[in-house]
Amino acid sequence: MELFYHPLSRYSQKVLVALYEKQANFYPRIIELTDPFSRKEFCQFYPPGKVPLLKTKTGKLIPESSIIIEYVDNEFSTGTRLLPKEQNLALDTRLQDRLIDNDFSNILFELEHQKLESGDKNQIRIKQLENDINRFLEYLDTLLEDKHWLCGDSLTLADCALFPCLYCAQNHFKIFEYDNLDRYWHQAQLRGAFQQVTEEVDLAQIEVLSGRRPIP
Ligand SMILES: N[C@@H](CCC(=O)N[C@@H](CS)C(=O)NCC(=O)O)C(=O)O
Repeated sequence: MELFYHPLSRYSQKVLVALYEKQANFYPRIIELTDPFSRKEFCQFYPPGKVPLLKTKTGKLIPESSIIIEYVDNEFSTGTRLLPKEQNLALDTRLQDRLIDNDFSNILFELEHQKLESGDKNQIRIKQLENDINRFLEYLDTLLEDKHWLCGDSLTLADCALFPCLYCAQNHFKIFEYDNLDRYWHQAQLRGAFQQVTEEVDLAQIEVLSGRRPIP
């Protein structure tokens, strides 16, 4: 199995957390999306050109972080079960995963993009996006009132989606003001699989700052 990814891409980080939780072996293939040669080569192999992308042992290509995680969860009986067997729990897990991707990760992406541009119009949009994220943090805080992880006692796909978003949001949003979410975030940072991912993210960030690696 091969994983095509970039360490600074949140959707790649989500899959990496899942693979480490599953103790699944894979060949890491880093794609430098801003390097035209690396990008062209990747697009020839996979025209949509998006990461993460999984190549299975049989050569099948699987895009989309949530689908990759579901595939790996079915394929490997080792490690953490990421999609609960019980149907209602599985449905809730998929729902929280969708909400995190759409209402948190994608909003964070637009916020980062808007902040890179300047102008008054952007300031209004930036405020709107910040309000949206604060509302979502409040939603998560309420959800975590009576839950250890997002969907109950066990870590799931939804937590794999949330960790990278919180990692990115922690310096711009006051996570510590949300009691349940703050407890959850401390707990997440002690999780071995996530620690492995953040080590790689921090290294990649240092390489970007020192000019050795382009930003995706
Ligand atoms: N819905 C997809 C999103 C994948 C995605 O947007 N990947 C970004 C990096 S985080 C990417 O490859 N961007 C390059 C591009 O769009 O050209 C998933 O869950 O995997």
